[in-house]
Amino acid sequence: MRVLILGGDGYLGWPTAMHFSAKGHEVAVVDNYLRRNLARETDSGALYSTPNLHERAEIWKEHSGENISVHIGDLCDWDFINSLFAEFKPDTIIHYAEQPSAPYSMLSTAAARLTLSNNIGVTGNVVLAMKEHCPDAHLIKLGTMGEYGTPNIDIEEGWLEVEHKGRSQKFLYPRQAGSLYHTTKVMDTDLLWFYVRTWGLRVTDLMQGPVYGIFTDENGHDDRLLPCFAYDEIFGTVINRFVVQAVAGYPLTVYGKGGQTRGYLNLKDTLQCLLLAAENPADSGEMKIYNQLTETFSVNEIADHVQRVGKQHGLDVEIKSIENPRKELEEHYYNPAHTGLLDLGLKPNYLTDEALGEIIQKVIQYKDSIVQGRIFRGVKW
Ligand code: USQ
Repeated sequence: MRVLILGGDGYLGWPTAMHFSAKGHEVAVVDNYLRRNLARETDSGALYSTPNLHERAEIWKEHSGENISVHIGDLCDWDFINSLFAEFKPDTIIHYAEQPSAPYSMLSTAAARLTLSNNIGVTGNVVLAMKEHCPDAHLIKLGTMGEYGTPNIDIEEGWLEVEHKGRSQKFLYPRQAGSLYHTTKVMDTDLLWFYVRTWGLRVTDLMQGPVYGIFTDENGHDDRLLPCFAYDEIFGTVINRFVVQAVAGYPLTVYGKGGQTRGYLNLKDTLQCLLLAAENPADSGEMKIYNQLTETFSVNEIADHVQRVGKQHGLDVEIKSIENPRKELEEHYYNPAHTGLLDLGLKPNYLTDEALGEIIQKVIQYKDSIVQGRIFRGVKW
C-alpha cells in the first residue's frame, strides 16, 4: 500500500510510520510540528528530545534499509495538501494530524480557536483532497473513546439501533464529549459520515482510548527512534504520567475520587489496530467504526498498579487525591463494546506488571531530565 500518515511526528504517528514501513508498505509522513511548537510555547517538554522527521527517516533507513518520505507543511493550507495528494496519490491515509490534548483545548480562547480551526480544518481538507485525487483511497481517522463520554448505558461500537414508535433505524451512537478537543473529534465523525453518505468515500473511524508505553517492535534498538514521551499535564496521558511521577518521587495526581474509568491500550496494540484497519478497508460508502481499547481501568486502579510495580523496582510511590481540575464524572457506569478489532485478529498486550516495569525501567534511565514543575499546573474547566 501507499500509506500517507498525517501527523507523522506525533507519539503515535512516528511509530505507525516505522511499523507500516517494516511491513513493506511505501510510507510518507506529513507534519507541521504543531505539537512540538505548542509544547515549547507551554513549557511542556517531553522526557527526552526526539530528532526531527528528516533525521528520524535517515536513522530508520540506516536500520531497515527502507525509505520513509517526509513532507513538512500545514494541512490546513489547501495548496499544500492539494499538491501533496496529487503527487503521492495514497491508497491509505492515516489521519492523526490534530491538536491532541483535552487540557490544551481548554487553556484559553486562543487555544480553543486553534483546536477548532486546526482539527476541523484538516479533516475537511483531507476529505476534499481525497475527492479530488484519490476517491477510492481508504481513510483511517483517529477518533477517541471520549466522543461517547460516560453514558449510563453500554457503549456500542459506533452505532446504535434505535426503535421509536414501532419503527427502527441505525444511527451513530450518541456522542457527548467532555472537552473541546474531544468535541472536535465528534465533529470530525459527523463530517466524515456526511461525505461517506454523499460521495461514497471509504472511511474507518477508530475510537481510541488513552495509549501508554514506549516500545514497539521497531524501536527497541535505538533511542533516537523512540516516540516523543510527554509527561506534563497538558500533553501527557495518565499512565505515562503516573510512571514518570513514580520515578520522580512526585505523588501520583489522582483527580478527585479517581473512579473515572476509561479504555486503555498499549502503544504496540495501536500499531496492530492500525494495520488491521488498513488491511480490512471499508467499502465505498461505508464508515467502519471500531472501539480501540483492550482493557478498562479506573484512575485509582492505575495508581495502585503503578505504586505496586514501582515498589518492585525500588520506588517509594505515594498516591495523592487532588481537586479535579476537569468537569467529568468521578464515579460512573462504563461498559464499552470492543470486539471488532479482536475479531479482525488483534492480540492484546495487556498492562501486566512486566509491561509496566519495562516502561518504569526506561523512564528511570531519563530520571534526571524530569522537570517537576511540568507535572501539574491545574488547567481547569
Ligand atoms: N487523570 C488523573 N490524573 C492525571 C491525569 C489524568 O486523574 O494526572 C484522569 C483524567 O481526569 C481522566 C483520565 O485520567 O479522567 C484520563 O485522562 P488523560 O489525560 O490520560 O486522557 P484524556 O485527556 O482523556 O485524553 C487522552 C489523549 C487523547 C485521547 C484520549 C482518549 O490525550 O488524545 O483522545 O486520551 S479518551 O480518554 O478515551 O477520550
